[in-house]
Amino acid sequence: MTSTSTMLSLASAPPTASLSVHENLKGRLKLGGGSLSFNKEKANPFINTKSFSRISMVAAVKISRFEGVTMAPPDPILGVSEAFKADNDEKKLNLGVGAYRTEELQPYVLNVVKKAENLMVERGENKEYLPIEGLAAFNKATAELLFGASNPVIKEQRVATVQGLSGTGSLRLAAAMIERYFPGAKVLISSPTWGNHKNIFNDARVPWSEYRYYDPKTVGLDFDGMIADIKAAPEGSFVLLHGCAHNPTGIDPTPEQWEKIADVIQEKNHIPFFDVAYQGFASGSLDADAGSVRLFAARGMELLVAQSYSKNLGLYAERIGAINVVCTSADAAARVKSQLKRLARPMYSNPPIHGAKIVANVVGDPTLFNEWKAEMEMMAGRIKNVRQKLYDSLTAKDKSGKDWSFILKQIGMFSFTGLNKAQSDNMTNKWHVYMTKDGRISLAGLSLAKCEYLADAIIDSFHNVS
Ligand code: PLA
Repeated sequence: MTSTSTMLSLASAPPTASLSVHENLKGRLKLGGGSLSFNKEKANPFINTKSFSRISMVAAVKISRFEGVTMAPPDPILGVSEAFKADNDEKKLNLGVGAYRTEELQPYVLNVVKKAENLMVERGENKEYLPIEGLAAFNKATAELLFGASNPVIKEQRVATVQGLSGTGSLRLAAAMIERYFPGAKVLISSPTWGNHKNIFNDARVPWSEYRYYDPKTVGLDFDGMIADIKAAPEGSFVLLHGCAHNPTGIDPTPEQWEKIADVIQEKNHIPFFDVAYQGFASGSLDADAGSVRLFAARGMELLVAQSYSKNLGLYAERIGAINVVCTSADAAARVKSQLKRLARPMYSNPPIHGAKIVANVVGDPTLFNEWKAEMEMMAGRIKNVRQKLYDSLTAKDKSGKDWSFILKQIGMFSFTGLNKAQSDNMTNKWHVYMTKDGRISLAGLSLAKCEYLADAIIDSFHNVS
């Protein structure tokens, strides 16, 4: 009997606790890992005794209806933060989750966010429900930020934009749409990719397979492998692409390579599906980081784009983002939007207002918008400085002659160090450096002051652990 079927049999028992135990005692009762066998007449001590009801009550309290539920493993990324919190060593560093920290390693609330929030208080804004598709001013602002306000896809009203629960929720909504309207269609994802992509498509019951992306030999892009795998996929597949700052590798295609990727996607009638979680955060420029998406849109292709404001506006916990579906006609976009709303309604009804108002206020106000761009450049600049200092420290300290320059070629908030699982474990267990087990470190969680310490930890782990 599997855990699931045990759970189902327990769940289908009558609601009275004592009765449910009694009923289950007729057969085999599975308790966590093992199972117990009862013979109703002979072996069962609970039955045919005078104190039956009292004992069965006691047993009922002890045996949970959730006995068949096993302990889930910690999340490979967010679980790192939990482990970090539990460590009391003062040298500890959290380079796990991609969350921006100041040079003092403190969380950062952008000044423009504070100003936008003050505006909201001054205006005495209410907390009424938003429509299912979200705040109209946000949806307009977010699509314009992504494609550029004068882009034909906007002018011709060919984009269905729905506010989502940040990047993750927007990806999940798109996955639900794929499952409903493209049954059996496959999503191609890069190898490696952000770990949650696989969870999202698994949970939405959308089949996926991987295309080659990272080449450990060159510590760069396996461009030929990527093209070959996209070509080999069944016609009409969805191809998930990281718009900029590929997570976890920090390796992006060049503009010429993006053109070739678009060629093969068009050739195969695939549908590009962009995940844009770092617009403005990779290069410091909102426009440059949207270049890949705009290149595909300019070809007249239909595409999906999930957006997130967690990193570029530091709105991690506000859960604000969007799903955009570019269609060939305004009519198709209107129909797609109506179906996205239909999918959202039973899942979470309508999205939260606070982050949407912040984004709408910042993007919609020229002064705040310019201040935001300056703050984003500052954040992206700090990450670049830390990247350079880490490289300098590694090069100065490591006498083995190893070439660490790949670190400088990567962009965005992460560095893919090439450390394997055992080496990453050593980073945590010996050096109190918390990171994901795929060797990824978040440079946004690093300060200039800690670069030398980190370099020592990496050199030790790299050379002394196999
Ligand atoms: N897409 C990619 C490629 C991401 O890296 C992340 C966040 C998201 C989407 C979703 O972010 P959102 O839901 O907050 O908008 N990745 C983080 C955090 C920064 C995480 O794992 O949730 C990371 O550490 O990889």
